[in-house]
Formats: sequence, C-alpha cells, structure tokens
Amino acid sequence: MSLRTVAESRTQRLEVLDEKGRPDPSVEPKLPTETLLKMYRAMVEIRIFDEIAFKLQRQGRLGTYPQILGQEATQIVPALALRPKDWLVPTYRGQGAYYARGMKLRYSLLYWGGDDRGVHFPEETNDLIFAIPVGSHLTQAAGLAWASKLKKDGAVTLAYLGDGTSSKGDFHEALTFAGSFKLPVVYLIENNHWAISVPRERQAAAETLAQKASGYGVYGLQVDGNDALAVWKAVSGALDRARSGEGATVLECETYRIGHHTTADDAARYRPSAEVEAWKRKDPVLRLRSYLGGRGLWDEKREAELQARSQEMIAEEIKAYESFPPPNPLDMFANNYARAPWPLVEQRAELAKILEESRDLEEVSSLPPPEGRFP
Ligand SMILES: Cc1ncc(C[n+]2csc(CCOP(=O)(O)OP(=O)(O)O)c2C)c(N)n1
Ligand SMILES: [Mg+2]
Repeated sequence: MSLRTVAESRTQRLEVLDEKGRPDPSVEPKLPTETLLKMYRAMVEIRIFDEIAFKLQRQGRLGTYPQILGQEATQIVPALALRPKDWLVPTYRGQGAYYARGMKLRYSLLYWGGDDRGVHFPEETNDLIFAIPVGSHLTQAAGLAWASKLKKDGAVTLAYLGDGTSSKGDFHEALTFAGSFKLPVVYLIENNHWAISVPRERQAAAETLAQKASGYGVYGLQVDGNDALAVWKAVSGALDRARSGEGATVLECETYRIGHHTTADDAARYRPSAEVEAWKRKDPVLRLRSYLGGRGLWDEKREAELQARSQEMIAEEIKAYESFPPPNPLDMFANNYARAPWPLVEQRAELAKILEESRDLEEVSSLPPPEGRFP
C-alpha cells in the first residue's frame, strides 16, 4: 500500500498592466502601434455605444439591453485577435465582440429591439448568433472545432461564457470532449463576478475557474480581464496553441460587470456599491489609455476627436436602426427549420389569418411581404 502523487496541477495568472496602466516589461506583448490604437478606439466606441443603448432602452426605443460596461477589454480584444475564418461563438453579452469583428452597431440595436434582422454578420467572418440560453453554445463550439480539425481548415473556435455558466453541465461536456479530442477551441470565461444576483463565490468552491481546465486535460490560465494587453497575450497564445495542434485552452478573464445584469435588473438590490466603486478603479479603458499616453501614442486632443467621432458614428447607427421598415410578423416563424414542425405551421397560418382580417388597418396594409424561408 502506498500513497503517492499521481497528478499535480498549478494555475497561473497573467497581468501585464498595473492599475495605473504601467507595463511589466517581462511580459509586455510587442504589438504594432496600429493594433494598439485599433483596440483602444474600439473599446472607447463600444463604451459610448453601451451608455447610449442603455438610455435608448429607458426611453422605450429598445426592448432590453445587457450592458458590457467594464468588460470592454474582454469583449473587444479577443475578437480582434481572431482571423476572419476563425469561429466566434459569443453569449448574449456579445455586442462588443461582434463590433470588433466588423458588425455594424445598427444590427445590435435591431436585435435588442426584438427584430431578428439584427442577426446580420459580415460575410467574411464566421460568427454564431447571440446565445440566449446559457451554455448551450459550448458543445456547439466543440463541434465546430472538431469539424475544423477533421477538415484541417486551420480555423480556431473562440467561445465565450460567464462565470455562472461555468457551473453548467454543458461546460463539463464541452471540456470533456475538447480535452479528449484535443480540439482547436478556446473557452473564454468572462468572470464578471455575478450571474444576475448570484456571486462568483456561490458558483464554485474552487479558488479559480481557470483550474477547472486541468480536470479535463486542458490548459487553463487566469488573466486580468481588465488589462487589454494581458487579454491580448493570453488569447493570442491560446490561438497559437490551438493552431499548432496542442488542443484546447480555458482562459478565465477576471473582470467586473459595472452595470446591471440587463435593463430588467436592479443590481443595487443585491450588491454593495463599495464593491462596484473598487472595481471602477481597475477600469480597462482608462488603463489602456494611460499605457498609450505613457508611450506617447495618445493625448487629450486625440481623445477629444475620438469621443466626438464616436458620438457621430453612433448617432448615424441609431438613425439607421430607427429607419428600418417594420418587419412582417410572419417572418418570426422563418429561417429556423429545414422543415417546419406542425405547431409552427398552424401558428403561422393563424397569424396569417389575423393579418388578412386586419388588412384595412393602416399599420397592417403598409407591411412588407414576408421575406424569410418557411418550408
Ligand atoms: C438555460 C438557461 N437558464 C437560465 C437562464 C437565465 N439566465 C440568463 S443570464 C443568467 C446568468 C448568467 O450568468 P453568467 O454566466 O455569469 O453571465 P453574465 O450574465 O454575468 O455575463 C441566467 C441564469 C438562461 N438564459 N438560460
Ligand atoms: Mg457573470
């Protein structure tokens, strides 16, 4: 009889910038100036958009909206590190990642306005739709990565999930598969410390979420998710590992949800404001701005120009969103099935009858014909 160690694992954490945006030269990635500025601009643009979208919802001009305030680095930076043919698999909190991939903001507004024409991604990129059910996209991401491996097309799949979602069975299933098949996939946990009103401490007794990876034979790393440079370095490293056949990675990017869960939530009812204030001091946008300023790449004049240009661009996007003609309600049944199941056939027929009977009403008579595929 003996008791000996048969497996050991350790989990590391990557930080490049301190809270004042000063880099640690031993781990600082050497990025082209153009990439750094692109990253920063997109982070500022999406922050301004996020604040405006929240207000639009409060004014009744948007159905609901999940803010990404405070999570700009984990949203923008990983998506910028991808190649167009890599697969982006976001959650519902994904408008930053989509924006970094080139999707116009008018489509995010349409989507959160309750219009499925908002599911409109650039032709040249491989992006999956917002995943509203938590976790269901994780096994799909493993499937995409398996297909890439079989086809040898060189694409990597990057799937996002939240800290809360890391407690779900889907995560376990996806990692089991990704580990044993050595898939080219990166699971990026945006640990924003809350799953609606449930704190991170309640999700798992493990000290970190990154260490869960080792149980599946997958590499796991914790990253300061409010540090754009650390996120870049960690994601690029994970993409390189995937492309060179070393398999899957779990990145736990530690960040914070500064806003409410969505516009339907009031976080003040369950969360101390001191916690929020403490996290505001680690702001990812301000830290990157200080870093760029320290390298002589940014100043107040450039900042003022960027702010003004962003406001104009977003105003244009809102105008475009609000000028879309109303959709034909019959299209809510379309584009989901190769062959529609009978309950949908019946429901669609019922709605068609109601519309037919109401055709004298002005808002019905002016509707465009249905466009979607409904076989
Ligand atoms: C299958 C499923 N169960 C429950 C919900 C309701 N729900 C929406 S978001 C959420 C919490 C998710 O928290 P987390 O994974 O930390 O992501 P975050 O919202 O913080 O980005 C829950 C339980 C859902 N959308 N889907
Ligand atoms: Mg969360």
